[in-house]
Amino acid sequence: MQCSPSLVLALSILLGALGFLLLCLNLRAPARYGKHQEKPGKPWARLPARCAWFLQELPSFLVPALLLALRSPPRLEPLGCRLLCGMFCGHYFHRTFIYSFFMRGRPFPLQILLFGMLFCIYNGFLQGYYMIYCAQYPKDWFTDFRFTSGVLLFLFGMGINIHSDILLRQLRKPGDHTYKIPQGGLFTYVSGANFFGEIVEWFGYAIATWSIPAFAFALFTLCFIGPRAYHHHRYYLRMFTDYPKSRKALIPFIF
Ligand code: NDX
Repeated sequence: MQCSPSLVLALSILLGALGFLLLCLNLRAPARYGKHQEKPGKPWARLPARCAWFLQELPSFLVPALLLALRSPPRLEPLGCRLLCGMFCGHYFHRTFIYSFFMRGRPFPLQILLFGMLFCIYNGFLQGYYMIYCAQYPKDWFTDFRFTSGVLLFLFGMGINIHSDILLRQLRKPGDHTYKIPQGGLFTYVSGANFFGEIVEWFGYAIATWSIPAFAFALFTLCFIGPRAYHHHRYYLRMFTDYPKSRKALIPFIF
C-alpha cells in the first residue's frame, strides 16, 4: 500500500466534522446509552454491556493490528509503527480485552453499538494507515519536546482514565444497575473524571505523533465526551441533593 496524503486529509477532515456535528447534537441531548437512556428498549434491541463494549471497541484494536501485520515486509522498526502499536493499540487492547470484561454497565442499545463499531473501523483504519504508511519522523524525534511531553501527557491521561473507570465499577456489585455518587481520585473535583483522562490521553497522542489524524481524533473525543461529562454533571445535580457543590463537570476548578 502507498501513502495517499489526500485520502488522509479527507478522512481527517471528515472525522473533525463528525465531532463538530456530535458536539452540536450532544450539547442539546446526550447520546442515549447508560444513564441517559430513559427507557431500557426492547430486549432484541440491546446487548449485555460487556459483550457490546467488546464488539464495539474491537475494530479499534483489530484494524490497525491487521494493517501492521499485513505490512510488507511486516516490521515494527519505523517509529510510526511503534507509536501506533504502543500507544493507540495499547489503549484499545485495554479497552477491548480488559475494560469490557470487568465493566458492570446496563444493557447497551444495539443501534448505538452498530454506529460505534462503524466509527471504530473508520478511526482504526485512519490512525493505522497514517502511522504505518505515511508518518515519517526525524531520527532524533525521541528527544523532541513534542514527543516527550506528548507521551507523558498520554500516560498521565491514561492513568486517570483507567483509575476513574475502576472507581466507577466499584460503585456497583455484580447485577446492580443503580447510580451512586462517584467518590475519590479526580472525581473529587469533576463529574467526568474518566472523560477528562481520555481527552488528555488523546491530546497527548496527537502531540507525540504530531499528526493531523491524531489531532482530528483528539478533537472528536473532546466534542463527543465533553458534552457527555456536562450531561452527567447535570444528571447528578438533579438526582442527588447531597451532590458536592464544588465539583465541576469536566475541568477541575474551571468548568
Ligand atoms: N465508544 C467512543 N451518532 C462510543 C460509544 C458511542 O469508545 O455516530 C465513541 C467510544 C458512540 C461513539 C463511541 C462514537 C459516535 C457514536 C456514539 C453513539 C452515537 C454516535 C457512534 C464509539 C454517532 C450519529 C449517528 C448521530 C452521528 O449503566 P451504565 O452503562 O451507565 O454504567 C456505567 C458506569 N457508571 C456508573 N455506575 C454507578 N454509578 C454511577 N454514577 C455511574 N456512572 C457511570 O460506569 C458504565 O458501566 C461505566 C462508564 O460509564 P460512563 O457513562 O461514565 O462512560 P461511557 O460513556 O460508557 O464511556 C466508557 C469509557 C470512558 O472511559 C470514556 O472515556 C470512553 O469509554 N469513551 C467513550 C466514548 C467515546 C470515547 C471514549 C472517545 O471518543 N474516545
